[in-house]
Parts: sequence; C-alpha cells; structure tokens
Amino acid sequence: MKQRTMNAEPYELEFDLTKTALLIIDMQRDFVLPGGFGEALGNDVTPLQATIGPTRRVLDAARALSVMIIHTREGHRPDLTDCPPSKLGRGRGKTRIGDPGPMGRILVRGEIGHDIVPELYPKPGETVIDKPGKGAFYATDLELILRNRGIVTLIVCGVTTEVCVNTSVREANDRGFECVVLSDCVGSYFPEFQTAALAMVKAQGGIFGWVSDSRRALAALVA
Ligand code: TIU
Repeated sequence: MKQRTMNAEPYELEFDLTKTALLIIDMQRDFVLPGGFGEALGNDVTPLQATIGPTRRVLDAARALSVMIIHTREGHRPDLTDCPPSKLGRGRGKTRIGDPGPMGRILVRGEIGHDIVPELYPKPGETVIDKPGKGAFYATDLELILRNRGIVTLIVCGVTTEVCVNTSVREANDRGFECVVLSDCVGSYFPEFQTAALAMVKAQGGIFGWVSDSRRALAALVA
C-alpha cells in the first residue's frame, strides 16, 4: 500500500508515496556553516545545524522507500549574470555574493560553500535544482520535473524557514501542490521567525499547507 496518513496541523495529511517528493531546500555550507553567505549577512549560523540530524533521518526513510528526492541550492553563475543587482547590493555588508571567503566565492555555483553539507549530500539519481532566487520555482525547471513525475505532495525540509522554505511553499501551494513542512527539519537564524513562519503555513485551515515534524513524518512513511 502506498497510501499514507501523516499526523499534522491543522489536520492529518493524506498522501500517496508514489506521488510524493521530499524537497530539501538549500542545505548548503553557505547557510549552515561559518564563513558563508548566512554569516556574511550578519547571522549566527549554529541554530541551523540542528536541522541536519532529523533531516537525515527523513532522507534515509525516503531513500529506503524510493520516494522522489529533490535538493535545491541557492546560488549564482560565476559571472553573476543571473544575480539581480538589487540582490548583490542588499545589506551593505562588507562581504557580498561573489566575494572570496573561506569556503570559496560566496553563493557561487561550483564553490565548496555553495554545495550541500556532506550529511545530506545528494546520491546519484536524486534531483538537484540550482535556483537564483529564494523560491525553488522561480527561474528553475522544478515545476516541470514535478509534473512529469506526477508529484502532488511535497515533504519540505531545509533553510531558512521564513525565507527560502516559506517562499518555496507559497510558490508550490499556488501551483496546486500540497506541502507539509517538518518543524525540526527547517531552521531559522531567528527563533521568533521560526515560530511565526511555521504558524503562517498552517493558519486559517492550512492556508499554505501543513506542519508536522520528523517523528510524525517517519511514522507515516514507514507505516
Ligand atoms: N537569509 C536567509 O535567511 N536565507 C536566504 O538568504 N536563503 C535561504 O533561505 N535559503
């Protein structure tokens, strides 16, 4: 049986394993380790590292069940032609996108910092989406890939909860996909934003989707 039910808020989520993808947003060194983009923006990156363990457990379960797995990476071409000048200049920080850092050029494709942390590194056959923006659908082929595979449900992990996770869930919701965000598999630099961003998803009867956690997701997946 491929039908599953996940305990979630605002109510249980029914899904079909064959029509479900695990979407892991931007678990890149640039966001979760010191010396990358997250730190260049003025953040303490350590709270994000707590998402790696629970996300790995969900990833392992998804792999064992042959659930479709999609990883995204935010970043830009080395010549930065796909980076809007507004994004380049934003924040007035002393280290900006494209500048050299301890993990290579900040948020540039092909650099160590841009790539996914080893614990969650994509296996051959898993889909990797390189995205220039915060949303996973903007200027990418993610929607085409999901439609071609008949995917309707997205189990969402990654960082940061209020920026790339929230933007991607909103984009997905408007395209008719059903998203469940796993609260311990998504992280923010700001505890108050973590709380608010999760509350926004599930408010108003699930206005953007569902919220659950790795324990309940694992229980549903292996049922
Ligand atoms: N700054 C911040 O919270 N996030 C980002 O810039 N990108 C993602 O969330 N991936």
